[in-house]
Amino acid sequence: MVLFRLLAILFALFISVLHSLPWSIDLSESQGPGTTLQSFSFNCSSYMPTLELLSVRPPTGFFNKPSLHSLHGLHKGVYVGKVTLSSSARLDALAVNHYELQLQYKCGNFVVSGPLFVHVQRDPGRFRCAGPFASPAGEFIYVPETVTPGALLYTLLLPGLGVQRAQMNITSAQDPPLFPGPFSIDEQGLLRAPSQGLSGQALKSFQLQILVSLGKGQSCKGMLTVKVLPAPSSQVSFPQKAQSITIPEDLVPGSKVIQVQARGSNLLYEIISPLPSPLYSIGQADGVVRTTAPLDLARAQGAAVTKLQVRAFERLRPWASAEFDLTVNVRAVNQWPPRCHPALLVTQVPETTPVGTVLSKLTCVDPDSAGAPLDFQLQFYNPPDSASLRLRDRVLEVNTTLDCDTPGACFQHAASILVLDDGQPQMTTEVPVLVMVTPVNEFSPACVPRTFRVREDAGPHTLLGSVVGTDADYPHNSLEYYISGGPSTFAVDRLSGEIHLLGPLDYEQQRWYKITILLIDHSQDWDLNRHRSGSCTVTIEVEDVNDHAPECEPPFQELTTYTPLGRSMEVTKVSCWIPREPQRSAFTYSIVGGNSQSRFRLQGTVLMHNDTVLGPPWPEQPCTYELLIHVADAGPSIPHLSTTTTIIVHLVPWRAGTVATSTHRSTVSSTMTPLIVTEVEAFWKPEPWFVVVLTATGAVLLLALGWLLSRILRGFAQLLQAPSKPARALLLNSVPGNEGSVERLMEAPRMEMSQVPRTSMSLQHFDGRAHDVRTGRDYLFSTRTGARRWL
Ligand SMILES: *[C@@H]1O[C@H](CO)[C@@H](O)[C@H](O)[C@H]1NC(C)=O
Ligand SMILES: *[C@@H]1O[C@H](CO)[C@@H](O)[C@H](O)[C@H]1NC(C)=O
Ligand SMILES: *[C@@H]1O[C@H](CO)[C@@H](O)[C@H](O)[C@H]1NC(C)=O
Ligand SMILES: CC(=O)N[C@H]1CO[C@H](CO)[C@@H](O)[C@@H]1O
Repeated sequence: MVLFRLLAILFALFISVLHSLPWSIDLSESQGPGTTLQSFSFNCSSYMPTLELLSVRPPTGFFNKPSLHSLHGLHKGVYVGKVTLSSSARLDALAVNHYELQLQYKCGNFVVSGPLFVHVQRDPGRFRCAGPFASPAGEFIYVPETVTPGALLYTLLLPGLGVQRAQMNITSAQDPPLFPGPFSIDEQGLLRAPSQGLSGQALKSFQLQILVSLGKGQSCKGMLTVKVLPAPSSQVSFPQKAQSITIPEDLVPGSKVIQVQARGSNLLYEIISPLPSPLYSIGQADGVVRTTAPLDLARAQGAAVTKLQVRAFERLRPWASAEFDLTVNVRAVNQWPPRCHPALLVTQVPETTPVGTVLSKLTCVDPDSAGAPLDFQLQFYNPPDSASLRLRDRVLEVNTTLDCDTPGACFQHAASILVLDDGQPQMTTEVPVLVMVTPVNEFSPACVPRTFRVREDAGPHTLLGSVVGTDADYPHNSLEYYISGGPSTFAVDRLSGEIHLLGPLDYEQQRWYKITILLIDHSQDWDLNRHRSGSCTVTIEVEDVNDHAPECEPPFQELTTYTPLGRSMEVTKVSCWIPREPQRSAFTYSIVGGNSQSRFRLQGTVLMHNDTVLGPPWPEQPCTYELLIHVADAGPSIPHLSTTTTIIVHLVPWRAGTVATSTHRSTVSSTMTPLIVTEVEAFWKPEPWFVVVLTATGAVLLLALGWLLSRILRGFAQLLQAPSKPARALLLNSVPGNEGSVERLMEAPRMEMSQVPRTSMSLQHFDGRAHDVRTGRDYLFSTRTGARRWL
């Protein structure tokens, strides 16, 4: 009964509900399949009523068709309808939390329709696998094969899990070779690709069974299927997004910088920033980036860093493109050697230039960087290792004396200044330096006084000696010699300084000369007209030479001497002198002929008879010796004039018992001039027959001469009526010979020369014949007047 009443109350409620359409109900998402959403009761007595679900929005199969059944008994004609959740119902407030169900009730002609709003309420304490993951087919994930290894592929979110952590495990097998490596999922539901990556796995599917378990025994399962997609071939991409490159600044325009290459087919390239691009261009087809202008950093400061944006796109589908950032850094390059002014240093300075004189100043700049420091080095080529020049702060100076008075070609200093910059690579400039040093005639020549001796009989061109001049200027022997003053007996060789004799000398007139030698230098100065001179005195001493042959007094001696056996005794004395030079007394005497068996010897001027010699027995009869005494002057040097005097000795042996020896001297009286035969020192030795013939011819000639003279004199006498004594012919004879040879002496008849007129220059004035070794000529001379007549 109670139940029945309760139902009646419900019916009344239901009917009222039915009439107050639309209906709205709240439903927890945790309600499972079969849950009744709503019940309806209807009165329909005479018809079979229907209840239909016309539509569900959003469409879903979560709701069953409404059911309708009649109550029996007391309440005939009363029907109850129900709306329940279907077996597939998985309510999820996060997915759909509101459904609108359109219901229609029919009872005969009576039709009622209206919506039923279902509000799904969240259930915070509920956890379950939901969505496609939990569906039998599972969730599908599409991944390109180019995905980076270990990349996050998918996040598994489960409703109701909230902040709680669940254990998520992949329970299906992931062993190779089917899998490249295991996928992984963590407790936050993050599914990651295998660490080996997925390249090469295109078009493969990997099924992953995933078990989600929470404490309190709650767990659910689902499936994820990873499908690997091939890399899209038509897609344009660069292997890297950006690149930086450094190039040297000395690239000529048009040089290749880099080649960019994008992935894709049938691609073109362009620079999209900066636009326009002043320094770089890109090959449209090949992607080669080239320079279009000089990258001179010194002039174009902005060229140091350039950010280029390069785009690659498909020729036929320009919208398929990729971009690439290229940063080009330009590195400064040392391109230019320093530039110097002047580029060549050539100068000429005199050798007397003082130390410290500035020769030149060098100005150099580095075109690569104007203010960069430069290094300067001085190098010598000729002479090497010279210290004569120095470089101080770009200034070339004289360092040591440039003196050129020592031998050696120091008139040119060849060097170079090396200018180095500090760039990389280091560039250098060589500035040639040529310093020509001109000679200066600084010093006067000089010579030392000298004294030369010369024989007074020296001939012309005799060399007396040399004057040697010296000059401190180089070349040291560049001198000329002159004799100062007017014409002189002497001459000096202009070049050699040799002094020669020009004229005759006479000791008796001038015993010495003083001449001044003048020295003039030349070729020692840049200015050839600049000379210096010096002088010195040369003394020439004339040596006395005997000019006359000695004469002996008496010139001829004949004497008879009695000599005891075995004793030496003085026979006579020879006394000779030179009448013009009586002071000259040194003579040499020697017996040169007639001394057979060496019976005589000379003790100075004394002729001794030598009887002590062991020789052939002493002759019983008196015998006569004709001794030839050679007398030569002993001049200051060699004897050169001589004479020969004759002494005839009649030797009468004196028997033992004779008390005294006596000598009967028969000398030629001074009033009577004897014939003097002077020996001539010549080396002519004629044959004996020639002598005989010559003698005979001479005699015949003399006779003829005598006859002729007598005829002439007689003619004169007859003419003048004054007869005079006939003159005797003078017999001259020359007996040449050498030491040891037997000389023939011809005794001339004595004559009275006083009778001969002195004015006449006839032959009888000359009473001797001599030979002058200086001239090589023979001459006749007169012992009384000293006159000579050359033959
Ligand atoms: C699931 O993985 C966790 C580690 O994440 C592990 O400790 C646990 O034992 C695993 N459970 C099963 C059932 O494999
Ligand atoms: C300059 O001369 C001095 C000697 O006088 C020498 O020691 C020095 O090295 C020279 N300098 C140069 C740069 O040659
Ligand atoms: C003369 O005699 C001396 C000895 O009294 C002897 O020495 C000398 O040689 C002799 N002279 C000559 C020329 O023979
Ligand atoms: C709701 C409804 O109309 N109820 C009616 C059903 O029919 C009986 C009698 O036949 C009425 O008494 C109810 O009021």
